[in-house]
Amino acid sequence: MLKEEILTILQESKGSFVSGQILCNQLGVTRTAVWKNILLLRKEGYLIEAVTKKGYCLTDDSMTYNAFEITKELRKSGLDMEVLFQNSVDSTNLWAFEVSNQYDNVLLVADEQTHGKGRRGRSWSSLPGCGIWMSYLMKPKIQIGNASMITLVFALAIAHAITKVYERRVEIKWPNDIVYRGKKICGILTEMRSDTDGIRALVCGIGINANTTDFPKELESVATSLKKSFGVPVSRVKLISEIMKHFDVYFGKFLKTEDLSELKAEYEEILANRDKDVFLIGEETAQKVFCKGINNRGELVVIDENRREMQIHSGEVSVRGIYGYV
Ligand code: BT5
Repeated sequence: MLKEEILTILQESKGSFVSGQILCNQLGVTRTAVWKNILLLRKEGYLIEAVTKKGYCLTDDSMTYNAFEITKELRKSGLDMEVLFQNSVDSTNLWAFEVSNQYDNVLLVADEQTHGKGRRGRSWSSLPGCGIWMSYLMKPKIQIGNASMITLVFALAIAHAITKVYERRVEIKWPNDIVYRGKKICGILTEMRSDTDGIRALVCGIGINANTTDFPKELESVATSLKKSFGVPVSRVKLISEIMKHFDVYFGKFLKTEDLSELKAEYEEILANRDKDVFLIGEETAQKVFCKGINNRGELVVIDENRREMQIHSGEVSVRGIYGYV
């Protein structure tokens, strides 16, 4: 296909320009055909610069991964949001709490995390140059007890943003994973500081394996990236903007009722655990139950062996089964 041929030539001279004329001569096609295919490649997330008299240049995602570019892309989506960026940080969640006295709303992005955090003291692999490691700090005026639902709101926003950009269906493993064919692409860690006056700071930390090609050995069987899954490199800037755009809409719906009544159906549609047996993992127990879906509070609704319905609140248990390691 012409598109792939153009890509191969640009990849071979990555970082430098290839003239349009050379592409036409080499491939025996018109300038219009080249341009049309460049547009298709851009749509797939390739960053291709076009400069008159110089031609086309495939740039590295890392060259455009910074606060300026992210802010610019967010503005294109109508979001006027403050963005902070660092090449390397311990954890964007820790960083977010450090600056929580200075900001009410801010998106903190890092190219690398040296101590990325998962839930319950677990760690999150966050190598440089390949992932989206970011935290969104906010101070929503909602009941403290409703804050955990925001994790599910973000999960829905991320899943739909991925589907919008790649035209591929991904699923949610309740409550905080985005998975593709049973492997984890993204995890979310929501943390909160509160006092008697309410929420002081809420931090949603999002980790997405975007262009990761090699995972640490222990993660190989459970993790995948967007690039590995779909074969196309990811413009992290574009995907961040798409995620925040979706979140803005879904969060607005959440705020109307402070629950998931307007989002439940959409969430359940891509809930990987739905209508399946899952395992509820306690400290020392693993109980097999049947998953019906979620309720308006984002709790997992399951049926146990005695046909009793139970509502599982996030944080109480881990739901496994889907990665096949139980
Ligand atoms: C999560 O925890 O999935 C939440 C991950 C949140 C990471 C973001 S990155 C930005 C922000 N700043 C932070 O410091 N954290 C947040 P949990 O459900 O506990 O999953 C953790 C488990 O996932 C680990 O024990 C590993 O088995 C696996 N894991 C670790 N790194 C991974 C990766 N890059 N991709 C897929 N799986 C991973």
